[in-house]
Amino acid sequence: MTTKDYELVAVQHSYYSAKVRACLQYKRLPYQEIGANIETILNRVIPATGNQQFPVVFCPDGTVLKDGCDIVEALEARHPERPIMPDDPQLKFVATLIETLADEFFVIPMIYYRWIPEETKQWGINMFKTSLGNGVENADLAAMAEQMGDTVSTEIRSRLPKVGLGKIEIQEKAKLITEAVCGLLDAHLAKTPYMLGDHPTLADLGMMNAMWGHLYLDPCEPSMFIRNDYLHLNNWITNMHSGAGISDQGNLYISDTLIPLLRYFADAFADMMSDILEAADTALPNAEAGAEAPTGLGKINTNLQGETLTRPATTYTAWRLQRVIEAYQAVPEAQQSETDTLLNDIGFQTVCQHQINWGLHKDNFKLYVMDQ
Ligand SMILES: N[C@@H](CCC(=O)N[C@@H](CS)C(=O)NCC(=O)O)C(=O)O
Repeated sequence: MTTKDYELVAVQHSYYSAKVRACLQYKRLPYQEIGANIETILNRVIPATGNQQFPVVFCPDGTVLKDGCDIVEALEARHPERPIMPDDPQLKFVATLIETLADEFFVIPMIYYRWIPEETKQWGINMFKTSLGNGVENADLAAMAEQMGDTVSTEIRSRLPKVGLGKIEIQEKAKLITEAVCGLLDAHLAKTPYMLGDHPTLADLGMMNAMWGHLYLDPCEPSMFIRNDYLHLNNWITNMHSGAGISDQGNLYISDTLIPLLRYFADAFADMMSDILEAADTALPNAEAGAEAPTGLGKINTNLQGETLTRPATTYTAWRLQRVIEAYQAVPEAQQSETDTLLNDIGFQTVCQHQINWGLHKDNFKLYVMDQ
């Protein structure tokens, strides 16, 4: 390896790895992907970041980056060429909204497809054993990886109620939402090359993340209907996976075909987003300013397309929504009424115009409560 390479700790099958990989690819940055096996997690990821979560990027200058949205932001700041952030503040806001929807909300159906149908669940256990053990040299750790496939999958399945998937009606919604989103994405990509126009942006990285690791690669129903029926979507997914070859030329814009997709996302997730913001409004003003933020905000009663569910709200998701609100607030006055007309049309106005009475900031991979 040359010392100039970035190192990406990731797994092809992981939900959050695809955004960072697609960013490195599109920006044509030299990188090596290091599988997140048990050795790498114990010997490199945990010592550098404090826990086992990945993707993690080790930069050539020794800086460690963690959390997909922060990694992409840092790579954009270090390498502004072939930008993924639109200059236009309205498009920047829409890109941040789409990234957040994909990371924090559209993830619910993905979890369904891997962990609820019996066939994919067994496949998921084998996949975990393989990726945790792949390339592990220490014999004890290799044996541990073999045992951990079951442990990890049991642990992940125990988290299903945390996103409402304990309820059969929500599982059905997960399927409906996935089918509808794939259809709407395909119709959009038939007319417009990328999410926001002629070349990829953060919005494509975010949607690609949602499409790749579970939906496209898992042996699940959508991986087949995308290949068989949604050929524009299929093309875009495979292009985004090898983004070094994509042109960065052309214009960025919101095309008519994006509107039905955004409306659908609002119909599915806007209530849940507002409920999480309200949970933060209640919990965070009581938290000590300057202190590390609590990880949970308590349980919310919410709904997914009218189907009720109770789930915990996390401070992390509230922070992601704070970023969306900040991007909305950064739209200059001259574009405000156009942006509000768009928000009214698609249905995200309540979320984006929510007045937050708290603030969170990240430092050294942790969230802290800001002084108000
Ligand atoms: N917000 C993080 C989430 C990262 C994440 O949840 N990664 C998964 C793999 S795709 C993981 O490390 N899971 C193990 C765990 O949470 O213990 C990001 O966007 O990077």
